[in-house]
Amino acid sequence: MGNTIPPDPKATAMTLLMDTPTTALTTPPADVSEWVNSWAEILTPTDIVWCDGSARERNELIELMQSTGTIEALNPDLRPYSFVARSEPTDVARVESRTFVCSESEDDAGPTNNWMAPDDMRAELLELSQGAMAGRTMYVVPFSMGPIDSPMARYGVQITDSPYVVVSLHLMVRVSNRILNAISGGANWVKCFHTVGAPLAEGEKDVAWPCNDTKYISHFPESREIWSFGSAYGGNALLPKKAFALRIASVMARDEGWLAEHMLLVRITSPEGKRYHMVAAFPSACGKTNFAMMQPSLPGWTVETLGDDISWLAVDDSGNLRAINPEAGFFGVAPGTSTSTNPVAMDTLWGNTIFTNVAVTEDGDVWWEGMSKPAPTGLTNWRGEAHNPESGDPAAHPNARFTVGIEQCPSLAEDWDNPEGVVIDAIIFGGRRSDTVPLVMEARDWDHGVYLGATVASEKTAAAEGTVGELRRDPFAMLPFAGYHMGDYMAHWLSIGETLRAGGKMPRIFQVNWFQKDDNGRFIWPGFGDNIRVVEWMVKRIEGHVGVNDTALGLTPHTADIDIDAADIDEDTLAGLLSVNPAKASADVDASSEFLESFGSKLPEGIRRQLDHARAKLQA
Ligand code: OXD
Ligand code: MN
Repeated sequence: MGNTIPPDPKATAMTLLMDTPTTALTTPPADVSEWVNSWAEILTPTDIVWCDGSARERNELIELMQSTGTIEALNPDLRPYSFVARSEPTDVARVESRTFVCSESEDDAGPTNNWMAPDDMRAELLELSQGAMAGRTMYVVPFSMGPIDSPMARYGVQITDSPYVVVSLHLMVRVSNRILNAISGGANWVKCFHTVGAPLAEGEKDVAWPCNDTKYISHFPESREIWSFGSAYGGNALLPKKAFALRIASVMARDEGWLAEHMLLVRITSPEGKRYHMVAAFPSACGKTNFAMMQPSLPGWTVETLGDDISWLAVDDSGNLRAINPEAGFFGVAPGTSTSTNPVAMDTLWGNTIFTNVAVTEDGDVWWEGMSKPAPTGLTNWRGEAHNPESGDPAAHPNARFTVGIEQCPSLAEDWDNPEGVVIDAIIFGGRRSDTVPLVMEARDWDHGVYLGATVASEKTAAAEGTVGELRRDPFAMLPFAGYHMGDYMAHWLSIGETLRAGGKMPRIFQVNWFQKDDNGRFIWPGFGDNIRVVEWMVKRIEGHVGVNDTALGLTPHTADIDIDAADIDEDTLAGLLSVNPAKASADVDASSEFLESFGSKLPEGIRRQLDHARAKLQA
């Protein structure tokens, strides 16, 4: 598959298609300056650079990083304006064991978060941070989550000593000194402090990927602050994404009556030209980016991308649930992405992309497991060494990533930047389950939908440290990202249902599972572009065209209502994928119950009622 967007022939260095316009900065807001200066006193950087988000700034940082070996240019004929970064082998994923929610009360963090008293955490990090930026530059990066000036947008400023982080933020979020002007005008902002924690002594040569063995990703929900120490990788360091747009934003959302969710956002258009907007929550590395860029296999259907990882949802004045994507780029999992699984992503990555921990081909292009078979010979692996196929080790790290601006995505909706967002028709929850959970179910009503979200479980992936494949409960796909007590989180979702019931359009809630396996461990459902077949069924439900079976787990389709014409699956197999096995369902309800009961008195009555209903149905 060729590149659909030709590179700009006039460009001489990395040129983004989206370049946030900047305005001349007069004086930075006093409170931001004060905050920057107080950190500078502790961190003792060599200098301080106020970033403006411009292409000039990005190109200078790219040159700097090439000179220090942090990034290497790929072959410009094959992958223009694109670079590869190789992290330290100890800094390759989000470190959930070192991620803390430091609310004033431990009870507010709840049993699913690590907690430390805010004063203790501050003391510990202040000590570690003394002189932590010595020999380095401190960058001050103002950014907006959501279209600048949108009522749903929220602002932040990240200080960091990592040029890799600054350039990644340029690609992923709206970096602009216009935000400082908005802050001067009184807008609230989230304080994001980040250091790689690797000071340089006088004359000491830097390493390609500075970081520290000691890591802390700490959140202070009450003061809307993030303090991140020791890592330069992904969600640990790119603070606007997981730390702000999910953990801190979920607390803002609780306090202000909206939702901050780990959800992709898409527009589906039917052959009749009718549009539907859907959000879908799946745990990390379970196919959100693939869904967001789906090329439907059913004729006449289109999917337009609005976001691939995070959605902010709020009930509007008419009582409808509206969503925006607060980000402006993708930080996607590379392995498994190919011209057959996700051709749109492959096109998006034609150039202007930072790749991290991928393999590099002999001719200077990128490669990762799943891109092609067999693997090309002469690969350089993610550690920068000659790849030995006999070793059994992957050439790319399983959590290798691409960082790219959203405007390069060929399936991007034209109005993706609309400050009003879009009205949501359906909410989808999903996990990676080899069995037990059917291909698709609909919730009986909002509260049952919240229960489906609350009981999502998924087999672990490489996106976080831990054992790949192990089943873990991951409510709303937010286990690592909810900034407060998960029981209160469920209650908040139930309360949004009450607001929605008072007027407007009630979105339908569904649960999907693309990942059931046969006895040989092979995926049964063809997935990817064929997932439109399941989406089509959802649309038929929304339109009231088809009926359902009322099972203990939820409302399942009649087999004949899912169009498998020209798909690589037969009707009996589909019937199997849609069926609920009573013994497995019963064991799953028990496991859900055990997990939910761990929230004790914080478990909302509305969720307990759903558990009772499921048990009663199983016994009937
Ligand atoms: C991500 C994640 O990076 O969920 O999006 O880990
Ligand atoms: Mn994610």
